[in-house]
Order: sequence, then structure tokens, then C-alpha cells
Amino acid sequence: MQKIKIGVVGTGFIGPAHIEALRRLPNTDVIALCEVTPELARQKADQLGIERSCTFDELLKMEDIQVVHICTPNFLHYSQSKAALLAGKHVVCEKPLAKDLHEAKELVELAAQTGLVNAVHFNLRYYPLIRQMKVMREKSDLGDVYSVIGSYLQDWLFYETDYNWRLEPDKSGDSRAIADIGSHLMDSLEYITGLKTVAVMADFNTIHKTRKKPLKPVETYSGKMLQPEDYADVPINTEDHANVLLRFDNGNRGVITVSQVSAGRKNQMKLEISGSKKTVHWNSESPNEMWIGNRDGANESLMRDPSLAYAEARSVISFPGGHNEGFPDTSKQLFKEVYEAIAAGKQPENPTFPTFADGYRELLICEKILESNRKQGWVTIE
Ligand code: SOE
Repeated sequence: MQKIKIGVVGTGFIGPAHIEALRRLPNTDVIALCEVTPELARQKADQLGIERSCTFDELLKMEDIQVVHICTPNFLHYSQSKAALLAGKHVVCEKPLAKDLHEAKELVELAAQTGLVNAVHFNLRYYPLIRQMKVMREKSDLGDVYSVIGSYLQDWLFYETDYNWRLEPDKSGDSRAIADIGSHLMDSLEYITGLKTVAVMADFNTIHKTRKKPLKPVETYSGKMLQPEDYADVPINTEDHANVLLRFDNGNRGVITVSQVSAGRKNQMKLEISGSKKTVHWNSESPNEMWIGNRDGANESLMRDPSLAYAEARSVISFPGGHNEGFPDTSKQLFKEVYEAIAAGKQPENPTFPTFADGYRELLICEKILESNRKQGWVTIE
């Protein structure tokens, strides 16, 4: 079987997660790796057991490379995705797709012109019970959606000495917590409910208005502590915490909270969706079970189990009930669908995976949330 040859750009936290997931698929072969310097690229390629290390430009000239995964800091997503599409490569890009709507719109249009496969790594959609909740809504098990409560809490930026490129607007964009994790929450929320958010009312807060930037490189999630003289004080104007009221196109309401300074919450996305028939509740830190609430009977607890899930959800389940699946499996399941399309050689009419258009949608919501916080008022989303 001819394996699809892949190049990965960037090896911070998420790049290696992409590589591990791709290696669990039968028809893929990661053969090239890019990093900011040839020395770092070679070092990481040796660490990850990848044959070729190269610069980004060299990667695009490699004729046998069919797909490029963009796993670099946000400010590089637009230029690298555009260059890869223009070089005839299928593209899987990390979220957010770009730094602003103008960039994202251009990428959506270019991808459509080329017909190449384009995907955004909204991997949290691929927790099997998130797919199950979506199918329950489609089959009217929930009834009409009355209300949505969502949260995404982390603590890896809890201390003022916790630092990362995501804190720098020129690398990450004007929003931090909303763009970084709020985008996952809003993508999953609209994916499950099928609703469109039509208005937002946002309120941001920056707990650490100054942070201690390490004068030596420190990786995401490392939480590594240095000596006082190893830091430089940096003013911070991006949000550690944000609350957002939501209005949906069915006239009903919701609310989300995101925080990267919630002690003890490592990477917790939670959703509670109440409908005219049932309520469902799910937590990413216990992803293999969900709670189903009933008014006129006992509540239920559903485990992630292929024999209990709807067929449409079964397709993203690899292990039997009780053999727990987690965060690393979500990328494998997303890439499984993306590489079926790549094997077919073009973007499908109705892709089941998140595309550049979904990336554009999340940036639109993010920009409206930023605008609402700035003006401390409601902002509509056309
Ligand atoms: C850091 O907040 C981060 O790595 C995000 O960038 C990812 O998208 C999320 O899945 C996990 O947390």
C-alpha cells in the first residue's frame, strides 16, 4: 500500500502529538520535520525518529511530500498554510487558522480554488461522546436546545512566572485564552447543538498584568522555575480569564467561561446542554462517560462503548467499553477521516472533519468576542 508522505512543521507541545497520531494510522508516513533552525530540526528529527530535517522552503520543494501539518505558533499559520497550498500540498493546520479574519478568508478561498484537502485541528470534536451528543441532538433525543453552559479551565499559566509565546500578541494574536481554548469550546458547542451563535457579551480579566518572562527558552506546560535574575518583567494585556454570554439562532441562550489560571484544572473542557427532552453533561478530564438528565425518571450515565453508541459515533471509537480512550486518540480519529479524503486526492463535498471554513468561523466568533469585551456591550455575529 502506497503510504501518504507527510512533513510536520513545529515540534512544541502539539507537533509531536500530531506525529504520534499519524503513526497510528496504516496509510501515513511522517518523513520530514521542520523547525526554526536546521540544528533544532535535526535534533528533534533524531529524537522523534524522522528521516529528514529541513527548512520550510525545502519541505515545499520535496515532490514526494503530499501533506504538510502546520504546528507552529499562531502568527505563522497563515503564511505557511498559504505557501503549502500554493506548492500543491494538502494542509492540516493547528487552531486558530490565522491571526485575523482577512487572513482566514483568503485561506478558505485559496483552498477552495485548489481543491486540496484542508483541515483545522479542532481535535476535541473527536472525543467519541462529543460525537454521541451531536448524534443524540440530530436524532431529537435532546429535543430543542434550551440552554448551554460551557467551560474550559487550565492552570498551566497559573503563576506570574509561567510564560509562553501565547502571551505575546505579535505571536498569538490579540486574544489568548479565548483564541487558544475558547475556540475549541465554541467549535464543539456549535458542532453538538447545530446552533449558530448570533450575539455575544464578553468580559475579560487579566490576573497577572505583569509576568516574568524567562530569559532562557521554556516549553509549553513545563512550569519550570528559574532564578529571579533569569526573568524579565513583561506587561500582559491578553486575558487569563473570560466570561461570555451567548445568544443562539434558535432564540435561546448560553454562557461560557475560559481560564488558564484555575489551580488544579489541568485541561478541563465541560459542556452541559439542556434540551426540551433531556440534558447531557460531559467533562474532558473524564471523557469516557457522560451524564444524561431526565425530568420524569432516573438520570443515566452512559459509558463510551461501541455497543452502546450510535453508529455515527462508533466510527470514532477504537476500543471496547472500559478500555479508556483519551486526548491522544482524538487526533488519530480526526486524521483518519482527513487521510481518507487525502487518499481520494481532493476535499470532499461534505467533509466530516473540521475545515478551513470552520477555522474561519471560530476566528469570526473570537473577533466578535474581543470587540464585545472592548466595548463592554453586546455584539452581533452575522
Ligand atoms: C494550550 O492551552 C493547549 O495546548 C492548546 O493550545 C491546545 O489547543 C489544547 O488542546 C490544549 O492546550
